[in-house]
Amino acid sequence: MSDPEIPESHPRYESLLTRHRIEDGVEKGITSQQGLIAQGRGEAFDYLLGEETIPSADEAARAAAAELLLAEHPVLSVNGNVAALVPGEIVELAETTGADIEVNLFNRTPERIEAIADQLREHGATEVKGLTADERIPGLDHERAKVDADGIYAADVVLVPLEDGDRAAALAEMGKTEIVVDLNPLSRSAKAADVPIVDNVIRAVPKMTEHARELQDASTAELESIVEAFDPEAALASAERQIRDGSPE
Ligand code: PTJ
Repeated sequence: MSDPEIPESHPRYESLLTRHRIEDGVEKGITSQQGLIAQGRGEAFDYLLGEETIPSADEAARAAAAELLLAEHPVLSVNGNVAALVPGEIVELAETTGADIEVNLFNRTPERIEAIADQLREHGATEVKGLTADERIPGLDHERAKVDADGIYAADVVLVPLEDGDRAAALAEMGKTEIVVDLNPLSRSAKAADVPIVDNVIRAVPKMTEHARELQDASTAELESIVEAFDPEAALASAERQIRDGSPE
């Protein structure tokens, strides 16, 4: 990844770096042009959240780590924005939690699928699912329905960052536990999630890995109690208060 020379002291360093990565993703055929629009929407929410992980998002990342560690078959779904922003961080999270990685796209083309799989392999992924696409998520009539039978289709816990509401609802309908990363606490996908993480994917993915490492030796009972104590509605309400009032309380 060729990051430009942005001084770390710049007040909007992270935001500028993120923009550059998305731009680079579009140039490499990884990110769709719509991904630029999605990035702009995300940036607006991130600005209002203070461009930092608020306490309820950190709690959500911990609950997400517990869910991934408890899962029989966890899968991390990757789209064009995620592949451009956090390819290495996704591989690390997969390795830490024993999850599979699957490419799943809204604007699906064979060229983009290949480019994203290559990007993930370049960042250390040994296996990338989503290329076979031999199953369909029921009730969805767009390209995001296409999944691997031994991947998302068979998963019990799925991480879906920057999702559209349709698939989030369809996956919930299939009885899967869903972890959503979305900067908009009012989005349909955040509302459909068992664990909504209202944070930038750039911060949320490494946070989940950090928590998963800490919880690596925790007992099943301890992991279950973390999941049970997490309240998705309270987390969304806290993020909304932060955006509206500048304080999570
Ligand atoms: O790569 P593809 O073809 O699968 O397409 C992916 C996009 C993201 C283009 C597609 O899923 C899409 O159009 O998404 P939406 O409907 O624009 O939703 C994106 C959501 O993610 C919005 O609610 C944004 O606020 C949020 N978002 C954008 N950037 C980030 C983000 N959330 C977390 N971290 C970000 N960096």
